Formats: sequence, structure tokens, C-alpha cells
Amino acid sequence: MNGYDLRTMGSPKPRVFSGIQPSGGLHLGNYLGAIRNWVRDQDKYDNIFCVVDLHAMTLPWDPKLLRENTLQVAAVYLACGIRQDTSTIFVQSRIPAHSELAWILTCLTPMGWLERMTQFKEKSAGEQRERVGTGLLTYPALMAADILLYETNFVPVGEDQRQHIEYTRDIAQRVNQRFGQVLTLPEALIPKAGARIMGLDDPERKMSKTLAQANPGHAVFLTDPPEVIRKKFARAQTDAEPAVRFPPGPGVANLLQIYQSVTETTAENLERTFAGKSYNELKQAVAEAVIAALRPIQERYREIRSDDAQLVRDLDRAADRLAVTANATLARVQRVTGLLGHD
Ligand code: AQP
Repeated sequence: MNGYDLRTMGSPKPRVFSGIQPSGGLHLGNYLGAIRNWVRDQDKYDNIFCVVDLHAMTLPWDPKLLRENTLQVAAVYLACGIRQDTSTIFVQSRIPAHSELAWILTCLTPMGWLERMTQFKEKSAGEQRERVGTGLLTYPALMAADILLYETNFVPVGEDQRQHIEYTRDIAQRVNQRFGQVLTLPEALIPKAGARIMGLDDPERKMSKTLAQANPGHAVFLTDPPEVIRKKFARAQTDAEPAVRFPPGPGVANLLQIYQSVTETTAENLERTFAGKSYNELKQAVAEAVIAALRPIQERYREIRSDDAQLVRDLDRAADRLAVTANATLARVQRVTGLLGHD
């Protein structure tokens, strides 16, 4: 123990860190399962929301799309209502400390810890194993670095990320035990009944940016115009029953969950409104509710994207501010682990 002050950098509020990878256009799942919760809780915390562009390199990517998606994610954060007085929005690769700390953490992480990660096992299943980049295996160390650099107290994530936060705590503890108390242990902030939105084409699979690249009908993007949203819902998979029944099968349950989540109505009201209705009526109602919820977001998004130069300036300024904290944490780790020149 070497007496570092591990409180949150003088801020009276606990620090929250979270991020989304610009691995494709953001969809309803990203909004209802993540960004909307960040917006709702932003006054309670001192927030850092990152566009984790280095994570988007763990699967094959197109450079032009990566740039565009990076700007898109940042603009969507703002358009959805993340405010710059409570939150800092920045792009991960603008702060090299993320990669540097990730390397040290990677070297301290037993391979078995990473091979056991569910996400790695899923994304590298079968013959994929021979083709996927090593980054897919080691990316939890980069995620841990993202979180640990900012002395984060809470990480709001979906249930699927719990394992990565546990790893982050384990690796932070390993560093602290072996070299001295230099890292703050974060906690996962997992909503009790978070919305888990499934693919419109396949209600057994989570709506995902990557799957939407192969089949655009899989997801509703936050930037989709109304006519596209209507078409996507019109083609959404439903059940074999002739009309909406309760309890519903997976396809209808997904549509109902989207409707309920977007309109914030009760389960009783949902059943009263849709029991016995045709799938067409349900699909139209869901489409119109989603269009109405996205309208103000899309208006703000267009405004923000009309001046990309300003957006990039804001992101750069935010990165310059945050780099001070990130570099201080990195220097502490570099010093205690024996790297020269960090006193
Ligand atoms: N379908 C979903 N329902 C609810 N929440 C979701 N999230 C993602 N999909 C759904 C939440 O959004 C955040 C985005 O995290 P990410 O981009 O880092 O990675 P992810 O979870 O893997 O998201 P995607 O869209 O599925 O991307 P790809 O296809 O690139 O892997 C997280 O908080 C997540 O819980």
C-alpha cells in the first residue's frame, strides 16, 4: 500500500464510465438498453461516455465506415440527450494511455481468464477461431484499461458485460496486490429489468450492429427514416398464431417489448391494447411509436452532423481534458511496475 488518494478526482459525485463501439450504425437496442439509461441517470453521476473505436477493430472493419460510425456514435450520444455539463464525451483512440495501460494489463492476465470469456467463445466459435484477430481475445484488457484510467466507480452495462467488469475488478486487484494500491475497483451498474431488444428477423438473437450489417432488416437504426422503419417492422418475424395472444411467442414478445419500452406503458395496458389484435395492427403501432420517439433525436442528430468540424473540435477538447487524469493513472502504474521515466 502506498497511500494514493483513490477518491474520484475531487468530484463530489461518483464517476461513471461507459462506451459503445462504432462497429456499425447504432440501433434501438443500443438506445433502449444503454443510452437512454445514461441520459436518465446523468445528473446523479460525473459521467464519461466514450466512443470505443479501438474495440471496433476486434472484428474486420472498413476504415471509411469506422470514421463515419465514430462521428455517428458521438453525435447520437448528444442527440439522445447526453449533456456536456454533466458528461464528457470523447473518442478512445485520442488518448494513447488506453492502449498503453491495456498492454500492461494484458501481460498480467493469465490466458485462461480471457479464453473463458463468453463473448470471445461466441464470436470465435468453430472455424472462426483460425480467422479472428488476437484483439478479440485480449479486448477485455483494453476495456479494463478504459475503465480503470478514470478511477471509475460505476460502469452501467447490460447483463452480457458482467463478466468483463468482474475481470476488470480481478485484474485491478491483481495490480494493487502485487505493486501497491494504484487502481480504483469499479462496480457494474446493471439495470434490474433492462430492455433486451432482439433482432426483428430473428427474435432468438440480440439486436446487434454486426448482424445488421449482413441483414439490414435485423435492426432499426436510430437514423432510419420513417418509411424505412415502417418497412422493417412490417417484415418483422411474428408467431404462428393468427392474432396477438398473451403470453406471446418470442417475435411478438419482442415487438411488445419495444412498444412498451418506447411508450413507457404498463404491462396491463399493453395487454389491454393488443390482445386479439392482428399482427399488422401491432406492427403499425410499434412502428409509429418508434418513429415518434426517434423524431426529436433525429432532428438534433441532423443539426449536430451539419457541423462535423465543431463536433470533432468538441471531442478533441474533451480528450485533452481527460488525458490529464488518464495519464496520471497510467504514470502511477508505469512507476510501480518498474518502467523508467514516470516519477
Ligand atoms: N439488443 C440490445 N438490447 C439491449 N441493449 C443492447 N446493447 C447492445 N445491444 C443491445 C447495449 O448497448 C451497449 C453497446 O455496447 P457495444 O457497442 O460496446 O457492444 P454490444 O453490446 O456488442 O452491441 P452491439 O450492437 O451488439 O454491437 P456489436 O454487434 O458490434 O457487438 C451496451 O451497453 C449493450 O448492453
